[in-house]
Amino acid sequence: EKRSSITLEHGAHRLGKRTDAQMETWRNYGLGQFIHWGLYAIPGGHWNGKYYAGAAEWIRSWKDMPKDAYDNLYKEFNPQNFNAKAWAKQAKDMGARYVIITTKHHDGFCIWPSQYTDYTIANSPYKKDALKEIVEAYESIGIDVYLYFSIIDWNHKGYRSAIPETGEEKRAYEDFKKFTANQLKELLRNYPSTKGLWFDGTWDKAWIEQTAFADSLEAELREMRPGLIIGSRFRADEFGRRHFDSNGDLMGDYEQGWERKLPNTIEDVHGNDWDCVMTIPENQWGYHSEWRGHVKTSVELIEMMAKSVALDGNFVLNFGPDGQGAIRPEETKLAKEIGEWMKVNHEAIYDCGYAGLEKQDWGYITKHRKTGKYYLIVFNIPVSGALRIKLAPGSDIASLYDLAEPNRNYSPEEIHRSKADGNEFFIHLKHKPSQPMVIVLESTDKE
Ligand code: JFZ
Repeated sequence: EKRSSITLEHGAHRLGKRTDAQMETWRNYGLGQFIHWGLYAIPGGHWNGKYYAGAAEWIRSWKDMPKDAYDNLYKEFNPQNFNAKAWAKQAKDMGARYVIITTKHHDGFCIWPSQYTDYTIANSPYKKDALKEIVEAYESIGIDVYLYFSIIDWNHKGYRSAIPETGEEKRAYEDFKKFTANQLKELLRNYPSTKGLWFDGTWDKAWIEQTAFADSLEAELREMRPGLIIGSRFRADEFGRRHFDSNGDLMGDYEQGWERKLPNTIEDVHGNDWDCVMTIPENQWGYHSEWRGHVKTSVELIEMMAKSVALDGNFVLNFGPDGQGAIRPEETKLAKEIGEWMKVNHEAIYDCGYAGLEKQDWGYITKHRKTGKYYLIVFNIPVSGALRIKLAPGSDIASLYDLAEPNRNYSPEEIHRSKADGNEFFIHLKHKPSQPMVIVLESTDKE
């Protein structure tokens, strides 16, 4: 069905998924790591003995945080426990295949020595280029690097969330735009092996109005780096629509709106690529020394990852190292638990996507994009002990085994086929697992 569409100069420049090799790699990651690390890690959600209830990386905006004190924190940034290789190793052991690192958050502090501002790590006691260390450490063990960049910059003189049509403020904002473009090109020049940009802080009225500027900047960045991956959170169309243009078409290479939430059905993602970025505690991205409220368990996180992949997305788990550069023990423990699960079950996550089969209450089904194998990722065991699965009409089960025990096939007694509905099967479990389990199903419907 063809819907009516209007002509847009700055809407989506491509319909449907990208099919090139770089995007294919992105699509197949399955699991990623997010890192929020900057000056906010020093106060860690507290100032003068007071607890900040917001997200730690937003502490500068708190009424009880003196701006001047915050803007001088860079003089204390000297992370003595920072070890990029240790971060990378932990991410690798967890099973992450890409990392998104905050090069600059809303506060404007750069963890690379930008030549366009003095507010950088080069002027901190640490002095060294932490971003370079991170890029090298992750890439050397096979993890692709993506650069988080906030358009909001509370440190730049010309930055405003809204600007008048003319006058001094407007001129200052032009400087800010130039600065933003310079920094982005600098990042691509200095870290040529990185794979993409993860934009944030693009919701201001002032930025939304920069449609033509942002569109041509995006084109320039893509030209500088063929294959560059940019999500839907960079620019608005000429009617101020973000993520999806005025025709409802996705702008950018993948949908970036799944933030601490997940789609429920394949219809929710409209056939687009997408990523879910998730925090371990509630709304905390940067280091907060005192997590309150619900803290997710590894099983909950594994379930979110499985659900993401089953709905054709990537799952990206956030870490907030502290002011000394150490990853907190709670995060280390979860990374280890996820890694232990991934060690056995990664085949159900990597290079997999939507299976095209009916969703079942026991869990999620992923399908390997090359081999066509189905993975039944089981989180809830029915009281009956039998897992229902509906294959494509006319399809049969060719083989069925636990991923943890690939040499033992389920026996015919363990697989009941419904007489009434020929493609409906009931798998009678051999044992009750204590961890989410994966059953591999090879069907006769292989393409
Ligand atoms: C933004 C930041 O403000 C936050 O500090 C963190 O970096 C996060 C990853 O991104 O927060 C957002 C951005 C977008 C939404 C929600 C929070 N959103 O689209 O729902």
